[in-house]
Amino acid sequence: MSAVRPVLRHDWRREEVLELFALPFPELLYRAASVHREHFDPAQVQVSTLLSVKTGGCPEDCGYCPQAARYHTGVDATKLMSTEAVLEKARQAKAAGASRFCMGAAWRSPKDRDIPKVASMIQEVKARGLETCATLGMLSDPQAQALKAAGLDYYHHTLDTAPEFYGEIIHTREFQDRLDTLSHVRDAGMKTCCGGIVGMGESREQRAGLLQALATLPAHPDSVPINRLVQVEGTPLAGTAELDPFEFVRTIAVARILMPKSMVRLSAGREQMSDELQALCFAAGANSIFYGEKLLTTGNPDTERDMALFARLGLVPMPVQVDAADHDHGGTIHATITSQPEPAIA
Ligand code: SAM
Ligand code: DTB
Ligand code: SF4
Repeated sequence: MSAVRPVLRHDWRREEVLELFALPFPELLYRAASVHREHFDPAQVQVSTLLSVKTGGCPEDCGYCPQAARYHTGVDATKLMSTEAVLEKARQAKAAGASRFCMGAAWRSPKDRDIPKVASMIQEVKARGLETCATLGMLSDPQAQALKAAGLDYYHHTLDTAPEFYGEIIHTREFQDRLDTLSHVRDAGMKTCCGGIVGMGESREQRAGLLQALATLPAHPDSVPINRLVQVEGTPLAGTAELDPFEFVRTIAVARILMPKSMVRLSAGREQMSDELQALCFAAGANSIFYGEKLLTTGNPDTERDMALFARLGLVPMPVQVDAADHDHGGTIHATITSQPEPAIA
């Protein structure tokens, strides 16, 4: 333990999280912005690009998701993309300024025969100087180890929502299943990208429950994507009452305070947000976005809009952090900047 570098807390209580949510808005933002500056340059925003490498046809019933086979959302199921096609998208993402490339598949969990194909994508993308991330559903221990061996930097797996609200949203798996996969990912030595979705009709108490669950994991996730539900016609959650935008900003600010060294990603839902709302999120400690005109199947702000917003706010893309490994793994931060993204945003 060091006086200048307090140990991260993993014992946040629900009441404490709720007390943060209830602070006067300017006070909450002040505290979050102060924590943000202890560990990051607030002008830098990490930029990831997403690609759906296998779309639709998913057997799960996540109430928010346009890719569940059982909902009629107009998303056509596709096969796993070829490595060549993925590499072309990765090249474009890098040229546009992304530092991390996240490959998503609409699977409950990958089949063992899928792993070598995904492993080859990971190897090739990494060889082109991008950080790699994948989100493929639940993983067994050996699958997590195989992905790590292929060079996967991050595994993305959200907690979705608070444990006590989970059964309202998803019936084909349990909250514990998510924890188990995250445990396999950590054991394999990969970094975790793990957040959740808000605006699904949950209460503030349940939003606090999601953040509490994230902040009391054995290691804080390295990246914490906070998604605002993108309502897709045909999914059970279409038509849910919109979350108050200030409550969304509060959620970002509380995430920043609870997990000071994590990248807090302003994730899905940006296309529907004003520039002013996004600016408030950055002021509240968000320091990562998905960049590129598409998320997985839904829209994202086009790159020109993001470039203009970054320029107006004086934000710059965060350089690739090839060795920023252990922010919550008992060591010190030693981010080694070895390459700058090609100029795009700024
Ligand atoms: N099938 C894998 C899984 O669920 O873990 C990986 C792909 S899944 C589409 C990736 C993430 O997208 C989900 O965990 C969820 O957080 C997010 N997501 C899906 N639909 C969304 C929506 N309509 N609004 C916001 N986030 C959404
Ligand atoms: C995350 O937390 N959100 C992203 C990414 N990680 C995989 C996905 C958002 C998907 C939004 C709905 C869609 O585009 O299909
Ligand atoms: Fe399938 Fe993932 Fe969508 Fe759930 S979120 S339906 S697991 S693709």
